Amino acid sequence: MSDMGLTVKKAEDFSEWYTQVVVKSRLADYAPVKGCMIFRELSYAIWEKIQEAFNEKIKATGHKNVYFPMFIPESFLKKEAEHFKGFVPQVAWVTIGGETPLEERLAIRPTSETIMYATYAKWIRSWRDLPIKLNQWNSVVRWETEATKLFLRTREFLWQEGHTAHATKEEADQEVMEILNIYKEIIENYLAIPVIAGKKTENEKFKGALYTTTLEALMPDGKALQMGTSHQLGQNFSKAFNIKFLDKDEKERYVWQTSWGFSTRMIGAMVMIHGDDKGLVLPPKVAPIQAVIIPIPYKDANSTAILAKAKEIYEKLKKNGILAVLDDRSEYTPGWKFNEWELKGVPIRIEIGPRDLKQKQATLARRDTFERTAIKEEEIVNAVTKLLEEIQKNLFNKAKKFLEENITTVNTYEEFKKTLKEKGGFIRACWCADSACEEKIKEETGATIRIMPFEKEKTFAKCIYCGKEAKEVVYFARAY
Ligand code: 87F
Repeated sequence: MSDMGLTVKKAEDFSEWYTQVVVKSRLADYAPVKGCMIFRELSYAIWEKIQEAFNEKIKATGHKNVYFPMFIPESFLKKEAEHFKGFVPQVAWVTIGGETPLEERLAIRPTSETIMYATYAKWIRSWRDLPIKLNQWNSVVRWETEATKLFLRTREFLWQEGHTAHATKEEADQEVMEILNIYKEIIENYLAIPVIAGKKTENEKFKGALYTTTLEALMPDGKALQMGTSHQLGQNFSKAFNIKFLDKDEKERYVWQTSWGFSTRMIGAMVMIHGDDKGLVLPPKVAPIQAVIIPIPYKDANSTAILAKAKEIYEKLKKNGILAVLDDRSEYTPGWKFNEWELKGVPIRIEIGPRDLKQKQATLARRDTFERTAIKEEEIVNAVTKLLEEIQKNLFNKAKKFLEENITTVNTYEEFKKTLKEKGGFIRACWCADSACEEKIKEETGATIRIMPFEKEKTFAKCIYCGKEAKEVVYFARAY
């Protein structure tokens, strides 16, 4: 066996399986710099698909893309010291330029609130300047000290961060939800990952925010992963950065702000959720290659005719907007190619052998179920189009079923601990809304409250920790 195939099964050693899938499929690789990764062609193409979909949706709702510098003067970070407190150990600094020590250290952005809002203060004068709705695609740096995990924990990663300013709280509230809904659409309809949505608790929210909303997905090992977050910043930053506007009534007011982001972590989630023992399984809507055509020549006989037919089908698919590739490499056997494209997660394989040629058909093999069907030549474009949709749906439904089966409602702390240990997943439980209980639970079990549902659910028991009256039904989990 070459170094191509996976040597562990997903169900046996999940963590090792994950790393092997990512590296062997050539999605990504470790970089020669500690804690950093290389986004290879395949993962970058997936990221571009996500970018395309997201750009279209935010532009349709009046947002524009910009680019701010990656260096942030230390004094900017100090203006909003409160929200930054816990994060200081993760900030990387530039202290010298060439051979000249800098007068003021420069942070390499861990997030861009401060540099953008220092500029917003300059740009905003009157209500006519509002709203400002900007987004940027960039990388950020956070000096992680825990073990590197490709896509999930690296010192530099790619993301988008959106930053808006509004005249009223209501407008900012709406913005927060508009973006969260766009996130949900991308994550569920493109990445085929079902999520639960809600608010973060005071403990778990971004400290610079009035409130934080989030989308959380469930990984096969029972741990939750945050897929995107959208914050109502209130006037916290506008007061720190002095972002004021003259309102229609001639009164000066501080703007209301939001910030929101998702990162390349979501590619890691997609690998974990849909991948199998053969490798990656890509949802058709983010797959850079949706169908691969493999001619199967048989002892020279017909091989020219088969290749010609394969080409013809390839052209037809391409003309109809399907991302197809013709694998006519003669240095590899069909079997070898099957393995390679399965490892790379291509949704549909189209085989054309002597029998197919004779019967004027092709054989479609789907990556998600391995099912094979013969399709009449004139039906191929239709069949592939339909099958891509079906695979997209099937991946989502499978993940949705897993999510639903792994939300467990518990009444007591004993049940809570047992479920966490034996099953994992989201644990639905009643809570008194006191941070002290939340912290104790985290200390004792490692589980945190992932979301408080937007629509308050009816309590059905006392607080699982203190036994007092419960105020909220919340969803706990251990998280990445
Ligand atoms: C790490 C070091 C320094 C997260 C950090 O969620 C600062 C920070 O401010 C930091 N890690 N955060 C919070 C980021 C808030 C917000 N920014 C825009 C987002 C989404 C995108």
